Amino acid sequence: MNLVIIFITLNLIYITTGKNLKVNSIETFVFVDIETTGLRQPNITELAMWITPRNCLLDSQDNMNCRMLNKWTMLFNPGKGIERKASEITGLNNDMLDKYDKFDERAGTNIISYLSHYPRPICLIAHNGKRYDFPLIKKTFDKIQLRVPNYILYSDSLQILRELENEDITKAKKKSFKLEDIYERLFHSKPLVTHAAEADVEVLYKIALFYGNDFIDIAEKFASRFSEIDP
Ligand code: DCM
Ligand code: MG
Ligand code: MG
Repeated sequence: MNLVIIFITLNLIYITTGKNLKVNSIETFVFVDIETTGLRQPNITELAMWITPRNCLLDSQDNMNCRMLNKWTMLFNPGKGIERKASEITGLNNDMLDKYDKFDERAGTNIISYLSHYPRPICLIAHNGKRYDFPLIKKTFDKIQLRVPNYILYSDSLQILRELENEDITKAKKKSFKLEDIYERLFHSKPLVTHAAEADVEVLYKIALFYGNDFIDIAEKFASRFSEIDP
């Protein structure tokens, strides 16, 4: 009886605080970016993922040549008009995607099945992912009634980098935490390509490599279960 009460209490604490899992052993990092139809009720047009084992992010490795980096990219027919601005920045238009399948049950199942190949837990990392990419991906999965397994976690690199750069929110002139601006601060040049899903993932991956262990630590501190995202 006592055990039951403790179990219920712990669950309640978890549900009411409902946040970070504080995992300390993410085995696989998946850097993710999506392109979409725009800012109003967007659908996904492109998804890219770079999958890397924890080891490849560690400081001591010859990281850019990590032999174990795997990559996935996929285009989708969004089933609705791509806004002009989105088309301009992503280089994608509806004509190009007309003959492609939508982000349907088969695509979703393929993605989860692909991820299930890698050592667990697996943590998805996207820039501003908490507000943009993850809820939209989750909404798309929900629409096709696809359940995301509990070993898939997520963490937002915007949050991670704010902590790594010790953002001083009291300062009048705020630093930009746009992906390309962080990249420029670290590498003293702008990325050549932006707003193509894989190009953005590459930028994010290089930023994560720059911070190595520290990136891993904070990613783990903020990690939560993907299945618990409420779109
Ligand atoms: N987006 C947009 N207008 C912007 C920036 C982004 O419509 N000024 C939409 C379209 C992009 C999507 O957000 O495909 C994801 O942005 P990002 O390329 O930064 O990942
Ligand atoms: Mg993005
Ligand atoms: Mg992008």
